[in-house]
Amino acid sequence: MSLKNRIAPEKRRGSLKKLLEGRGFIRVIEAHSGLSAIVANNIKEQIGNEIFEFDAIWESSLTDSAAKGYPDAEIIGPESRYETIRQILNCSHKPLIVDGDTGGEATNFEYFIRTLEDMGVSMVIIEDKKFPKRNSLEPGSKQTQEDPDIFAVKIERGKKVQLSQDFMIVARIESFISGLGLEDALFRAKKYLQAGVDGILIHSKIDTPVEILKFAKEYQTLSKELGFRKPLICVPTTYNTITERELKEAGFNVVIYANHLLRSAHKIMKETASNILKNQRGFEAESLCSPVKAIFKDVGFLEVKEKDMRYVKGKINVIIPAAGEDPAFSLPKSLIEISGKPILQRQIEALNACGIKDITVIKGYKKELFNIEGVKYVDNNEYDKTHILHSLFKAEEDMVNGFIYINSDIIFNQQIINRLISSKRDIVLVVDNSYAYHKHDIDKKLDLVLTKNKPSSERRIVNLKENEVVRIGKNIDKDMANYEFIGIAYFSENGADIIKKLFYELKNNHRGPFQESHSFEQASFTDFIQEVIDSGFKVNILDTHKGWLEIHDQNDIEIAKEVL
Ligand code: SPV
Ligand code: MG
Repeated sequence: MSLKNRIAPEKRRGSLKKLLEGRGFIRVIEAHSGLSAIVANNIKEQIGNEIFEFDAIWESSLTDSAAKGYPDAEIIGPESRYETIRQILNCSHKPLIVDGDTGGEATNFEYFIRTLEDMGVSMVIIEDKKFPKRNSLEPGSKQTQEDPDIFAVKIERGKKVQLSQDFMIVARIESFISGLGLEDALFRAKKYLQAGVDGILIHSKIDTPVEILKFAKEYQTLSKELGFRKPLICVPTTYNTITERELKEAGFNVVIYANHLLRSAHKIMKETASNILKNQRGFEAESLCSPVKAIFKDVGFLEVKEKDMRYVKGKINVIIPAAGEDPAFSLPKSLIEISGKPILQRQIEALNACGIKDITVIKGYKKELFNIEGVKYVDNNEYDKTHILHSLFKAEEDMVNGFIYINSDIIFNQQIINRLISSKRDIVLVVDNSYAYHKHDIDKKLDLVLTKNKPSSERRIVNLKENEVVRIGKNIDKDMANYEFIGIAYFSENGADIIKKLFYELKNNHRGPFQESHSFEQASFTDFIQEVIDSGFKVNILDTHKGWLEIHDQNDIEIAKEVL
């Protein structure tokens, strides 16, 4: 079952009739399981500017039986067929055409129709052979056609029990398979159409399309004679050089590729198994297989993983990008010791004290030196080409529940984190305005913040007043700015979704300078926040007064030692 391709049964059921009426020609591919239905449903191919896909799915008796290891001879009962049909319906949103074999005895057929209709199947095709039929493709196999009158009654009874207007019953004519030829086929077609059938499938097992083309020509005349025309269907398994365009020109409305997914899977399965035997290991067979992740992706396992993480109440991750190199130090900043303890260790302890255990550190420069326990490490191997924003997104999967961003060079009071966690806003930056009192002594470039309202005069460690960021960056005039961003930010689940979408939009489309940086690759965290604001999202502040220290140079280490 897939949660991706969902559609209500009544909506799906009617979609085939609409397609046929709207487009006049549709292509259909076989599926025999949930996984093959996912492939049939989702596959797309772009040729020039046009995108091609299958319009509907065929639930084939040949491939349903073969997938279960049975011959195609009406041995598998309806309950087993329903199970496959259910799998296909559960994994797709496209219309489904069911191969009804002979339809069984008329009473059985009536119950079959009602069940298929309720399930959301759009069409059933039954062949005019005697129960139990044999597959039509094997030369020399016994092919006994049903008395056309008995078959016509079966159609009439089927049409009477169906409840909806959009369900279709199609008659498949086997006169070319049984050797009775064109005349018999046309005689039967007329009878079945008069009995109320919704379309005709003309079958053939020879390797040229001559039989079905002859029938198609005569079908036009027959339709004129009857005064109505119902869709014409073919299954070009043996006469496979004819193109869709040629079939359409000949008057066909539906082409069914009836067994290709099962046959291709069978071929590769055998090759893979022999390959493992030949090499006595799995390595060489890998290229014949889909990666496990591709299967996980198609069947929705990755969504299960994401939801498992998302719906853990109260769980919040911290992400610390620590991949960059600072020329002022010979170590990654996280690992610089203050009074015998690395900054990262101090950060972990403060976070643990707030009950936060899920901490992700992104490492890059001298990554082999990171051996502090209690955190998850993620690598940014392009740390010398990209900047902090790209490091942050290496930990994207830890953002799902919302997260706290912390710079790797800051020591903080746990009160800041506690207030941040209880924030009700989507995006919150922790800011401080004490820089204003000694701004003319500061020689480094600060991440300055301009807010909608002026800072509060209250001097508390944390002060969450309604105030929004208008601008952020290093180039804001020190005399204009209201605050300094301290390098800690909070993103709710919604906030994380906002920035994820924006990040990928920019990654795919942005070229040239980005805010205060030369390029998007070089973007800093504050460049990105400015872009968030420019894109119309609200960024709030948590106003803190002291309670934190940023380690910029040797002098800061000395100050930190004193404070601590
Ligand atoms: C099937 O796919 O099961 C069919 C088509 O009935 S054929 O195998 O050609 O008879
Ligand atoms: Mg069949």
